[in-house]
This record gives sequence, structure tokens and C-alpha cells, in this order.
Amino acid sequence: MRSVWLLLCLGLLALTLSQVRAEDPIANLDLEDIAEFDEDDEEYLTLLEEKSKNKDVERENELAQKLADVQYNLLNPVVEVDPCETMHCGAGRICQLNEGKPECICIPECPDELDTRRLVCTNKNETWPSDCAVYQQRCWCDNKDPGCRHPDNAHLHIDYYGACQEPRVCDGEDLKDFPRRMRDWLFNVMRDLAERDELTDHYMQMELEAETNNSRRWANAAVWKWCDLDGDTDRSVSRHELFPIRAPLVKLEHCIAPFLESCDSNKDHRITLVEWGACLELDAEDLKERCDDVQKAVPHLLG
Ligand SMILES: *[C@@H]1O[C@H](CO)[C@@H](O)[C@H](O)[C@H]1NC(C)=O
Ligand SMILES: *[C@@H]1O[C@H](CO)[C@@H](O)[C@H](O)[C@H]1NC(C)=O
Ligand SMILES: [Ca+2]
Ligand SMILES: [Ca+2]
Repeated sequence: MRSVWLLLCLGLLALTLSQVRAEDPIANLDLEDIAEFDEDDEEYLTLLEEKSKNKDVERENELAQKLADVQYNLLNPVVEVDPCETMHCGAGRICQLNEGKPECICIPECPDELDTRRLVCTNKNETWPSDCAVYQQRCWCDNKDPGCRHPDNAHLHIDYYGACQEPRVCDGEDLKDFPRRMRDWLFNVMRDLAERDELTDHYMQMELEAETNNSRRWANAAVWKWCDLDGDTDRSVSRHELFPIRAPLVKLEHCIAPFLESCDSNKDHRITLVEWGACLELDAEDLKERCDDVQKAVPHLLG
């Protein structure tokens, strides 16, 4: 019985590890959005943030270490398994044993960050030393801990990676050329994931089509990314779901924010596939919704 449990545990960790590699970075949130936040959004955003955080090499190493430990335990089944091993705490929280029971608590200390590349800009346009510091603050405010600096910080989010900066205006040629660059970028990301064997069979097939049929090249990549962003599979991409392509790119691509803004042409805060195709300047005829929902089931298993 115990070994079955351990195997399950091993499987979950392996799954987590493979996910870590498959995720590309992320993030977004506008000030005016805060008011609309409901529990589901918060939860979903936390999941996204968690995913992007997982990209961290340190975290990957840590998981590799855990995996090694579980393997060791499999071979040496005398060792007690820490109940925290299988406990999943959200961003800014860690698992701690309380009278033998696993419990999520606010991360007591974030690593001292001297590296300016770790800086993040929040939805309040405040620069924080690291993503850890932001999640810790949010946790403290959720828990009414004295470390909470302002009650609003219960809704603190990362707007983008890097120090807060004066937004650079994107206009003229830059904006006009952006859809083409974005299409190229999406195709390259998809191809890259295919080469690393990190797409599901369904998306592998779409990538192959994109490679071999010029008329499907941009369209398939666009459909794939749109499906990929639609985390709750309601067939529209909310502002929160744009987090993964916005946050890591804002600093590098001054046109990404206005571009994504422009995609929601009817301003209902959701991007449909038709809107997505139009803002990437693709032919509506070529855009067929072909999402692979199987893939979407995976994160829930982990949650
Ligand atoms: C955000 O903060 C930066 C740096 O302090 C500042 O230059 C910029 O104008 C602010 N942006 C907004 C939208 O207030
Ligand atoms: C390429 O894609 C187009 C558009 O979907 C399709 O009509 C055509 O049959 C495809 N060509 C090949 C060789 O598969
Ligand atoms: Ca959605
Ligand atoms: Ca819309």
C-alpha cells in the first residue's frame, strides 16, 4: 500500500517537473481590474503565478532533489514520509508541520535579493525586490499579519518583471509592425516547444501542419497560443489569462501592452478567437478552434 502511494507521489513530482519545463514565463493586471477580482480570479491568478515562479531554476533543482529523495525512499522504505511533501501551498506560502499536521503558512523570509533582474513592478506601480516579497506581502495581508503594510496589498500582483518604469509609447511603425512580429514569435515558440517535445500530441500535429503547410503556419501557432492562454477552457481569454505573455514581455517589448489591449476590440475584457485572429491580422477563414482540453486537466490534478 505504501509503495503504491509512493509511486503516485513520484508520478506527481515527475509531472510537476515536466510542467516546470513546459511553462513559458508570464504576468498581468491592470489597476482598474482589482475591483473586479473575485475568489476564482484570485485563485486562478495564483495558479498562474505559481507556474511562472516554477520556472525558477532553484525551484527546479529543489524539485529534482525531492524527486531524488522520493526515489531514495522507495528503495529504502523504512524512512518516514514528510506529510509536507505532497502538500501544495500557493505562492508566498510554505508548508510547515503543526503537531504533525501539514499547514500552509506565509513564507517567513525571502532570500535577500541584490540582483536587480529580480525586481518586479506591481499593479500599484511599486517596485519590489522580488516576486517572493510580493507573494509574502499578499499572504501577510490575507492573514492580517503585522507585516502587512496596507490592507490593499491583499490584492497585490506582479504587473511585470523588472523595476517600474515610465511606460514607453508604442506608436507609428512599431505598432503597425507588431502583429507580424507577434505571429513570428508565436510560431517560433511553438516550434521550439515541439523540438523539445513539450507539446501534447494534438499540438504536435498542429505544429507539423504549420511546418509543412505555409497557409497554416501562423494560424496554427495563433490558435495554439490562444488555447494555451485560455486556462479555464471557457473559450475566451480574460485579462488575467494574458498574464503569461504580458508580464515577462512588457519590459522588453514596449508594444505588447497596447497590442494586447487592442486585441479586445469590443472592450468586454475577453479576447475571443475571432478577436485574437483579427489583431494578429490573420484570415478568419483559417482560424478554427482546435483546443486540446486534455492538457488543461493536468494543473487541476496538482492543485
Ligand atoms: C510608475 O513608476 C515609475 C517609476 O517610479 C514612473 O516613472 C512612472 O511614471 C509610473 N507610472 C505610472 C503609470 O504612474
Ligand atoms: C494547407 O492548408 C489549407 C488551409 O487550411 C488547406 O486548404 C490545404 O488543403 C492544405 N494543404 C495541404 C497540402 O495539406
Ligand atoms: Ca478563459
Ligand atoms: Ca472582446
